[in-house]
Amino acid sequence: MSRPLILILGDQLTDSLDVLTQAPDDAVVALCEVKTEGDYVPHHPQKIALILSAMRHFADTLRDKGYRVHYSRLDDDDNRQDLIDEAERLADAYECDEIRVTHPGEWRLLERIQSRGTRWRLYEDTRFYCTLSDFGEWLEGRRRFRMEDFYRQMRKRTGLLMRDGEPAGGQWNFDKENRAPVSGDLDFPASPQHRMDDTTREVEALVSEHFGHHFGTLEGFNWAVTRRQALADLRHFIDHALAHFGTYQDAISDDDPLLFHSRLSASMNLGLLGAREVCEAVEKAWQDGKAPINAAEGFIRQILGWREYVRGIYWQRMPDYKRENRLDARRGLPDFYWNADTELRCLRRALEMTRDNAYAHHIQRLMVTGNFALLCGVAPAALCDWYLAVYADAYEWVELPNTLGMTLYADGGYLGSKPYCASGKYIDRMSDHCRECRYDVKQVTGDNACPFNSLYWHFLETHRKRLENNQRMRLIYGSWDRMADDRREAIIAKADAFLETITFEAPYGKGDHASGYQN
Ligand code: FAD
Ligand code: DLZ
Ligand code: SF4
Repeated sequence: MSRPLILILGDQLTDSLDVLTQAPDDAVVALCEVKTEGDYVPHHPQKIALILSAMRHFADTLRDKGYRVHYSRLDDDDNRQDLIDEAERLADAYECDEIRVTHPGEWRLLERIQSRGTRWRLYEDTRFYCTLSDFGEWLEGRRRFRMEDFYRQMRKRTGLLMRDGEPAGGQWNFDKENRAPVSGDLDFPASPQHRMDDTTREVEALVSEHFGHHFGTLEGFNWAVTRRQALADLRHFIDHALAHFGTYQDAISDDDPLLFHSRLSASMNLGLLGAREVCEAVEKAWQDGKAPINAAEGFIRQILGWREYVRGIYWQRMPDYKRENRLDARRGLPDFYWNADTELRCLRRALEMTRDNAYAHHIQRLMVTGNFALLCGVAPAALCDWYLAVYADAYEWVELPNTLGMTLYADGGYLGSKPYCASGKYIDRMSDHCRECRYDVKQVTGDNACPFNSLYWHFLETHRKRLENNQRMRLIYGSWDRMADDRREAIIAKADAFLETITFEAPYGKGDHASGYQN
């Protein structure tokens, strides 16, 4: 049999994968930069630069380890500019009968690979704690399934933060201690500055040329592009941020994008860091007394719980999941999501930070940009394409359940038991944005009323039929019903008038969208 071609995708940059550890000596390992992966949605220039620079560095690492590597550059004349076509071209050129690849992170690629027939052989992605078949078994036959149940089972299975079969600290969950807002006297640690080398500089020039028109700046690029840099980020997080991670996990700051968050998702999703080593380092920090249990548990829950859970849901439910739109939301994206030109301070800052850093932390994604889109009735396809494009850590297996399920409640409660809708009161409690804002967060209908307030009630009224019987929504519908009729009418009119002032992109109707939606 001829030698195999091993295709390593841009987010599979680790030599621990079976496809590499089981490679025969004469295998050709291919990494391919292609135009179509850069613009099937308009990825943030920092995201593309991060991936291409990390791919180039990883190719060097593999060469140093003795692998025979073919690297297709974006500006090579014979590059087919499509991952699957380029891999097949290389397989022909190197006379390889078989193309081996690790299970990709997006359905659209898996579908294409499977459509190419027996020449392609898929390997399991072993970077996760839970295999897809184990997740399927866990899900099977359950009428009620929640992340919390999955997470507890994973704690028991891995032994992470467990003591004699019981959760460390005597509780599974420290969420109640993890809701402090920002306060004036807090100092947030500065991120480590990574040295910009020639490889990254070269890639930046390439990205400017081909993708410079996409939303987002390249200036200030400071992502880890090698394993060594990613390990430095992990060490920095453990030493300087972890201890406060839990307490301020939900806080939002007007001037600091990161607070005590780790910014490790991009490295983990790329393969530069393993989920296991990250969780084990955090557990060890707790054991060594460097971090309290609410911080260590709060952090491990995100990775061992949420990250694994959303991946399981994605692969169980695709491709139908992507077509879900249970709230029948039809609007396009507000146009200011592409330029941050809005007077709503919280939105403006989240969008500016996204533009400048290809990063926003979880609560900004969920409760600011996500909440606003939910309240306005933005179609899942429009919002999902945006999230997939603008964040350095975005791949569909993790982005889609978070956006369509958790944020837009478009799966009807499959991922979350109620919508994460909120008025300005929540943003005011958790952030210091409102005092910088031209709107008044205390007003609902006055001239300067915070738009989140009327939109919130408008959303609840619009979806009353679907939501009012949800046990967790009863109280809030009770408050709405106790308001006088003319008050309720004024609130709905205020929301409608505000919606008239927003320019939404063309509504999503029937037909395919860039990343393969049919809505
Ligand atoms: P930290 O706050 O330091 O958290 C630690 C780690 O936990 C993260 O690095 C991440 O790996 C994991 N994590 C935390 N929350 C989640 C979650 N809800 N789902 C999965 N993993 C989680 N995360 C992505 O990695 N890629 C995405 O494309 C993505 N899209 C999102 C879209 C929306 C609308 C929302 C609400 C969340 C999304 N998330 C996504 C989850 C989360 O916001 C990011 O993982 C997190 O903000 C990354 O920053 P961090 O590394 O500083 O995280
Ligand atoms: C996101 C991305 C980009 C921008 N460019 C490339 C590329 O040139 N070559 C490549 O192999 N991968 C790239 N990727 C990552 C892929 O899109 C990713 O592997 C799939 O989306 C599956 O998660
Ligand atoms: Fe956002 Fe409203 Fe606060 Fe302004 S007042 S920052 S719009 S929540």
